[in-house]
Amino acid sequence: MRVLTAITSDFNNDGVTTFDDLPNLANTFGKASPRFDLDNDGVIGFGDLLIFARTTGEG
Ligand SMILES: [Ca+2]
Ligand SMILES: [Ca+2]
Repeated sequence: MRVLTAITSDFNNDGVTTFDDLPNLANTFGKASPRFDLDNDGVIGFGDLLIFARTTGEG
C-alpha cells in the first residue's frame, strides 16, 4: 500500500534538500503549483522560498 508523503523541499527526489532543488522551485515562481507550494497559500512565492531556505540541507 502506497503512503502519500507530505510536501517537502526535495523537488528532484534525491533524498536531500539542496540548492540543486532550487531551479525546480524557481521555474514555478508566481504560478499555482501544489507540488512546490510549501506554505500552502495557493501560489509559489517568497513564503515558499523562505521555507525552502530553511529546509536546505535536511533530508
Ligand atoms: Ca533534492
Ligand atoms: Ca506558496
